[in-house]
Amino acid sequence: MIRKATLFALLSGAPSLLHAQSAHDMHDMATMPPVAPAANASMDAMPHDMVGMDHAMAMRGLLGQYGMTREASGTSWQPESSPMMGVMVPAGDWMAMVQGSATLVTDHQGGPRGSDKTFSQSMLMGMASHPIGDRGTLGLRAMVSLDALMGRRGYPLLFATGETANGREELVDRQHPHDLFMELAASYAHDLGNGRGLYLYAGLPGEPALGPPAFMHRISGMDDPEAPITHHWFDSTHITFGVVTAGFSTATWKIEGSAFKGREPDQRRWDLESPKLDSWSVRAFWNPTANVSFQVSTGYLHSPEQLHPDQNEQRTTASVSYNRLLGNGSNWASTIAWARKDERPGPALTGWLAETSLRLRRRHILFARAEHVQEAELFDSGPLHHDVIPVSKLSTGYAYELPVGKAPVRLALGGVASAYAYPDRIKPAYGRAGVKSFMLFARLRLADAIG
Ligand SMILES: [Cu+2]
Repeated sequence: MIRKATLFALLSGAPSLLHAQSAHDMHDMATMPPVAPAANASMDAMPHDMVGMDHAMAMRGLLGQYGMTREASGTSWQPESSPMMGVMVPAGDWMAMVQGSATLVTDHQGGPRGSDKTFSQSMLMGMASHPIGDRGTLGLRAMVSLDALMGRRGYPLLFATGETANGREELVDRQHPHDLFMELAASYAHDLGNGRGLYLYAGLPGEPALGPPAFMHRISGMDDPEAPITHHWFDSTHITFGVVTAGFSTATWKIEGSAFKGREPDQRRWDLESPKLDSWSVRAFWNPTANVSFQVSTGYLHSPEQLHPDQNEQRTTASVSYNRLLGNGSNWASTIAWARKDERPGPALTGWLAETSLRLRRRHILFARAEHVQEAELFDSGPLHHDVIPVSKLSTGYAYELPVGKAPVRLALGGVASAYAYPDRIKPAYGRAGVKSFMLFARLRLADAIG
C-alpha cells in the first residue's frame, strides 16, 4: 500500500521513488480523511500546500470525477477510503502507476481429495492516464501474471470448481491458474460537469460489469492467498477475452453495461484468445460515503464452460464493501456478497461470501473468509453426479508484514487455515470429520504502507 502522503510527495516531484523518508515526514497527512464524494469527489477541496491543482487532476480516477482510490478491478468501485495500492511512476504529463505482487505458497489440502503443492502466484499491473482536451481522460491498463508457471492443473483447493486443465476434464478441488494476460484495456471518460460523467472501456482481455471487484484486487480479499471457492459465482469473469463496457456515473452512484465473451478462458494460459460479444451484463454501484460501496449486477453468460457448451448461465450478484482507515497504518476492510447462478438448462446455485481484513500498524494482518455455496460439479459420475451439494468453508489467517529496505516493497510472511462443513453423503469422498487445510506463504508486494 502506498500511503497517500508518499503519493503526494511523488506527484510533487520527489526526486526518487525509493525515497521512503518522505512518508515519515508527512505522516500526519497520511492519516488525513479521504476525499468525501459529496465534496465533488476531487482533490480540489484540499489545502493548496498539500497538492497543487495540476496534480489534483492526476489523482482522479480513470473513469470519473472522483478519487482514484475508488477504482478497483475492471470498471468496478470499492470504498473510496480504501488504501492506495501501488507506486506512482513519473511519466511526463501522463499519470502512471504500477501495482504488483508475487507470492510463494506451500499448500496442504486435507482429506482423501486433498493434496499438497508448492507454487507461486503473481500479478503485475501498469496503468496510465492522460487528459484529452478539457473534459476527456484516456486510460490504459495492462496486467500480467505468471500463475501459469504452476501448471495447467493449478493448485489444490478443496471444493473449488471451474475451468479445465486439458479440455476434457473439469478442474475439481483445484483452483485454475490465471492467464498470462489478465487485462489489456483502454478507456475514455468524458466529464459532464457536476461530478457526472460518461465512460467507455474495452479490453482483450478485460473485466465486464458483473460482480464485486475481483478477489485479488479488493482490499478485504487480497491478503488471503487462497482463491474463494465462490470464485465462479462472483468474479470468475475478471479475465474475459473481449469486453466493451459503457457507463454513466455521478459523485455517488453509477450504472454500466457490458457486452462480452461468455466463454471462460481455455486451458492454454499463455495466449490471447479471440474476442466475441455474445453475452451481456448490467451493474450499479452506490457509494453513499467514502467508506461504503454497494453493488448489484446481473449478466447472461453464453456457453461459459468449454466442457458444457450447451449450457448458458444467468448470474446475479449483490455485495457491500466497507472500509475504514484507522490511522497509524491501520485499516479495516470487509465485504459481504451473495450470488445466484441459474444454469440453463440446469440447477440454480447460490453462493455467499463474507470476508474481512484488519491491518494493524503496518505490521500485523488478520484476515478471515466464510463461504457457503451450492455445488453441482464435485462429482463427474456416479449417484452424486449433478447433485446439488451445500458446502461451507471458513478460513482464518495471519501475516506479519515488514518493509524491504527502503524500496517501496513489503514482505509478508503468513499462513491461513481452513475448515469445512458438508453433508454426510459426500463424507466417503471428502473424509469423515475434521478435514482441515492450510497454506503458508511469503509475499512481496509493490507498495509502501497504509495511510
Ligand atoms: Cu480468476
